[in-house]
Amino acid sequence: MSNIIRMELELRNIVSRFQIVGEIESVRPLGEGFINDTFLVKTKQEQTSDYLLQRKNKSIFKDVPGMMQNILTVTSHLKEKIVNNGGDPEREAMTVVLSDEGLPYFTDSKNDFWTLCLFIKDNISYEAADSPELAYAGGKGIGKFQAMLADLKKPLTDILPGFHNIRFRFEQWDEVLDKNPVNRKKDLQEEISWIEERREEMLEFWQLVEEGIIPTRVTHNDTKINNILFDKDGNDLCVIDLDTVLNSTVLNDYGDAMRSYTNTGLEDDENLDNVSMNMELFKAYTKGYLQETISFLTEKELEYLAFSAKYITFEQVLRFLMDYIDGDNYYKIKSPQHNLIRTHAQYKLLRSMEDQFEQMNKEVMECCKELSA
Ligand code: GN1
Ligand code: MG
Repeated sequence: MSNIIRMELELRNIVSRFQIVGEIESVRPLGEGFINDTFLVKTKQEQTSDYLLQRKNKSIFKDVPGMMQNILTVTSHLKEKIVNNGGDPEREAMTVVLSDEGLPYFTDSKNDFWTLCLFIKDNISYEAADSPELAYAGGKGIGKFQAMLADLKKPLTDILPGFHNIRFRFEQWDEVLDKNPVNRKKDLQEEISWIEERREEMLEFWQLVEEGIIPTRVTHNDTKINNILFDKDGNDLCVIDLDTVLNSTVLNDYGDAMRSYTNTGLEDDENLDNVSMNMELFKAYTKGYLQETISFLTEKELEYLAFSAKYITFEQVLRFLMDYIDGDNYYKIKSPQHNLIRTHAQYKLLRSMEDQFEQMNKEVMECCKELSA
């Protein structure tokens, strides 16, 4: 039996441990996530849904039951809102499928955690925002997501302590640099200075979050464009990949989206000339986002909105470089230099944001004025 057939049989076995409707036709790898392994489960019958199967990365997610409980808390809150608004709760929010034992995951003999959710049909997903219209729809999508969750008071379990917390990231950074386990530090003096030069500025921002001057709410924490589905008309449909829903500042969601949507190149572009921040896309996303969120965001949040784009892009430069120095233990890589290539591309994006920062702030203020007129 070939390995591929054996693997598909194993996967079918796992799927059959969940409460699915219909018979399995095929289970095939899907997408290019850096963290989990994802498979599309097709069912034979026309009228039954297909499913998404995931093996969660257990070295990153140490508390998969906690994570899945967070996802259930968030999706049931969203579904209630969607139903009240006359929407379709199975298309506009993720639906977790329970295992035979009634749990939101299944654990196999290797102690791997598997999860299953409904596949949302007729959606379109993008790896890059190629038009202002799409950026605008993406902004509305995350804005609505945050708005619907603004009154969710039940605290979520902190399954990734310090996730977008730059103080924590600097602690990890200092440790990795100290250990220098694969002796890569010697060739990276310039890259390391990019991080050190911005240490104070980034910590100052995070202190506002620590002191509650910038509030903590329900946040997605991975708002790049491929984590939102659009419909055929280009409208936002559903926010997906809820692994990292946490209580944090909503600025991180906006900032991470800016990192992803406004980049004229790839996250790991080898040609740095391709990489820059596109102001038109920045404006369009900001407009969509603020239309949905201006009613509850505080003055302080608005003041730091543009800054959050720099903050998250900086964090990503740090995380890619740190993983490279650490010997590539966190992100999946496609070549030995991949994390360094990512570092350079994200740094180029950060520089472009820094160059345009004044204008970014102006656009946010303009947008606020228009919306409150
Ligand atoms: C990871 O696996 P993926 O692509 O959803 C990472 C994000 C990073 C992103 C970089 C849990 O997300 O924080 O921003 O890669 N997720 C985790 O593209 O670390
Ligand atoms: Mg993710």
